[in-house]
Amino acid sequence: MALTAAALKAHAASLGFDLCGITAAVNVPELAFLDEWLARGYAGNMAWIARTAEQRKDLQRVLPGAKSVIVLGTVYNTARPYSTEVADRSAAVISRYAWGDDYHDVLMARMEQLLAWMREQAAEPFEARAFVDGGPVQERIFAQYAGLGWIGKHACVISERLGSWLFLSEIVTTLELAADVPAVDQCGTCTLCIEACPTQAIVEPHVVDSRRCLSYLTIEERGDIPEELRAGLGNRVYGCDVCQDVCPFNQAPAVSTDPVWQPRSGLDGATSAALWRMPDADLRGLTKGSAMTRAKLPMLRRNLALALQASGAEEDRAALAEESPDRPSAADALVQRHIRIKA
Ligand code: B12
Ligand code: SF4
Ligand code: SF4
Repeated sequence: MALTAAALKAHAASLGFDLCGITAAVNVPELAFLDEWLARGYAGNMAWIARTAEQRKDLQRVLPGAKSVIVLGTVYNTARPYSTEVADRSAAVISRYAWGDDYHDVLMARMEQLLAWMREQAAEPFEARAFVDGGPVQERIFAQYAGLGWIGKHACVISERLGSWLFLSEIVTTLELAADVPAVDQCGTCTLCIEACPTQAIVEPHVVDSRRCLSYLTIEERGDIPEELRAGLGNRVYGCDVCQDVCPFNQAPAVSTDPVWQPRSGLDGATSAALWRMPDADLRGLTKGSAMTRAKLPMLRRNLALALQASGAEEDRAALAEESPDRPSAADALVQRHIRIKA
């Protein structure tokens, strides 16, 4: 029996993938931009991107004989206010993608199910590799070619129908499958995301300088958060959603009812002070199994320390001054360097 693109898409939908598109495994011209992005220093300390650059620019190095890329999109948006609507400066603003279970684990398990089904269906044996986020594949450009959506000026993929609160993942395979039509850019003359970015990290349309991006600074930066960018950081303690919050295509976005993406109760509406006061063991327990484990505890406390100071509330400043033997990570030099308690 031949495996058809239509049957594949129907099965992907039954496994919880909201979008599924296919593109030929060719090295599209946009991939060349990666070298320039790296040369400009925009990767900051994410040395792993440069280390895998040759693979990222050539799918044949990822999977010899690759013919197709099956790109999957999964809505993680839940019915909660946007970060730009949260007026309470004592609130701990955490990016919506990090509220539920770790997407790497959830989506990889689902792709493995899809692959097992594909092997049952295909007439011929084939090779395939599945990736979510961490693999040496430039996911957004293949999503655009596979028709899932276009790369907005904020650099995220936007589906006209669903919005941009999407995780991307993909299966690179030696199977030859019918390709979809690439998505068309619909940003037009809009520049809302560029104007709204609190740290001017979108240096030109489609291009983000990670070193200025609050997502990078709160999650990937292991050292100090530069003083000049702290005002823009405000009370964001993990990631940043501002450029997507303001996008016109996210004003009536799809909402997921999938239990795995629903916010964990301890993170839902949490204040920075409540998170800061948690013993290390509890904070570790709260974030276990979520994407938030990417930031080590001292990094999370560094972010919380800045958020507590940015809130301007006296009680938040007081929380920072409290000492507790249950929070050894608060004594980390990184955290201490970010605490400036004014009398
Ligand atoms: C490194 C990385 C980051 C870095 C750098 C982000 C960036 N904009 O480059 C940091 C830490 C800042 C980051 C932040 C976020 N990330 Co991130 N990130 C990645 C990762 C691992 C690699 C991206 C990368 O290589 N960047 C370098 C640039 C040069 O490559 P690129 O993004 O592929 O861009 C291509 C196109 O833009 C192309 N291009 C196409 N058309 C045009 C037109 C012009 C004019 C130009 C110049 C270029 C160009 O050039 C590039 C060639 O490959 C991907 C996963 C993956 N494996 O791809 C996730 C990924 C992009 N991130 C994701 C998410 C969710 C986020 C955040 C929203 C998380 C958050 N809430 O805090 C923010 C969004 C910030 C933003 N506005 O981009 C999702 C995006 C989903 C989507 N809908 O698009 C991904 C796909 C992970 C996933 N599997 O779901 N991220
Ligand atoms: S995620 Fe935040 S800091 Fe990064 S580009 Fe978007 S608005 Fe700017
Ligand atoms: S805010 Fe405007 S420019 Fe930015 S991605 Fe959305 S539509 Fe495009």
